[in-house]
Amino acid sequence: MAEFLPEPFRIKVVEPIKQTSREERAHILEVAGYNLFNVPAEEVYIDLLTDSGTGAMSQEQWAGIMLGDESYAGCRNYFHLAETIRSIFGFHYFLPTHQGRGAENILFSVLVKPGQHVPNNMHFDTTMGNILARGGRPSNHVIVTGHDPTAWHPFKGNMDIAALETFIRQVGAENIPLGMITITNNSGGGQPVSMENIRQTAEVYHRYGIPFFIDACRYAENAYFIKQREPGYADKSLLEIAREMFSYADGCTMSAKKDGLVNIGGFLAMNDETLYQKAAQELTLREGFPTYGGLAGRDLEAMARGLWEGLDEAYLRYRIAQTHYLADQLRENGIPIFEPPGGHAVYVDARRFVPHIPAEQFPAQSLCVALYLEGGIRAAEIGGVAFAHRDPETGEWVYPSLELVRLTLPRRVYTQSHLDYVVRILAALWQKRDQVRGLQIVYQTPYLRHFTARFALM
Ligand code: P71
Repeated sequence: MAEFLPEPFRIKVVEPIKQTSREERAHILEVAGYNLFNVPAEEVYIDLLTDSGTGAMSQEQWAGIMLGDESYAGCRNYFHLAETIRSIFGFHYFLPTHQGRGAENILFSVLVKPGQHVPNNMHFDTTMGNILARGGRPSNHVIVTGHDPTAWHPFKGNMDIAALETFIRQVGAENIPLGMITITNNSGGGQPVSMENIRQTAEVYHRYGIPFFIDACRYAENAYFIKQREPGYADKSLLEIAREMFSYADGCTMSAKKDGLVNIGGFLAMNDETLYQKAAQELTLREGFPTYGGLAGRDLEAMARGLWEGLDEAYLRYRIAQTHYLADQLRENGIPIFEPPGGHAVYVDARRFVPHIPAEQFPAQSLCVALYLEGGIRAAEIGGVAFAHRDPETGEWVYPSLELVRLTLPRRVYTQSHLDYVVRILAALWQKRDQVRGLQIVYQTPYLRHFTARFALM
């Protein structure tokens, strides 16, 4: 049993949430085309769709909002953010963006040409989508263990270094405009990457002259896992660990909606001046002037303050303990989860939960629908709906190795009894799992189809 760690905060502002009846939810699902992105948030009791932008800001962040300087150029909040990013991430240059995918779009638009490859441990949906949309080819090289929901490994998000090098030789380094690593690995159970693996990944990319960018959304949770699990880091501060991680890279994309503890915001950072100039040009065209990048001054201030809070050890200890509490309770009820639990989420293994539903009928999506119907809980599908793609050569559908239902924990939002409710509903569903029905797609788009697809029950 995990150590008991109560919240290092108390609640000052309350947001009511409402419970609906099963009949209401059945109707809501039908209208939504069995896609939970189409369900109004007010019809959701516990919303575990994402930890992105859904956290509760602190009193310091809200106070900072009042210090927003809304000047078009050179607002003071930009300088506060610049100082924060320099201090934690260490890169020479940065550009604020409205969120992570804004940074990805700018970076890939400058670097990726059609037919080129971008390797990663595992791309998340928006990086995969943004690369594909530029005619590029995203590829995944996580260690084999990272595909196995039952195997225990302290750093299951690690890059398979040998496989990465083989891949680079196969396609040719000249066809790889940049290489990435995602910390933590959101598409593969929210698993961390070790410091040693980040260093080795950097070494391989750099040996072939490939710029190395970190997808840094959950870098603070990753740093916490390094402190807990990697020999030699127990006595280092999280700030020191973060600085070391980024010291191996040439830049990063960041969605500050995760470990930056804001409701909106992100940035692109890099060391290369020429790349910065090109990216700044693109940013000015698409997002905004480089000292605000599509955000308000107050948003920049909330981000500067949130980045520091996201790295606070007491907060991270509570955060990871909460995720592990949920995992422990689910495990005790016999529910198959991706082991070990990640930082921001517990991922239920849909393949083992609903083995009667084949990949083409989307086991994880089917389970998400059943979970909402059963208890008004909204979870995220991390499986065939979000990640199946057509092979560019054969045109065949390629399904991902994992079919997961992500119970994503917003930061500082839900209490332990909310989580107990989630466990009770999942346990009830587990008892009647053979009644869960598969789905077929009736409408979809070429990229990021999970946001807009519509389904029918089989
Ligand atoms: C998450 C999200 C956001 C999301 C995605 C799909 C459905 C619902 C919500 C966003 C990420 C991410 C990683 C590793 C880049 C982005 C894009 N994640 N890299 O997990 O996890 O950031 O949303 O700020 O544009 O729910 P952005």
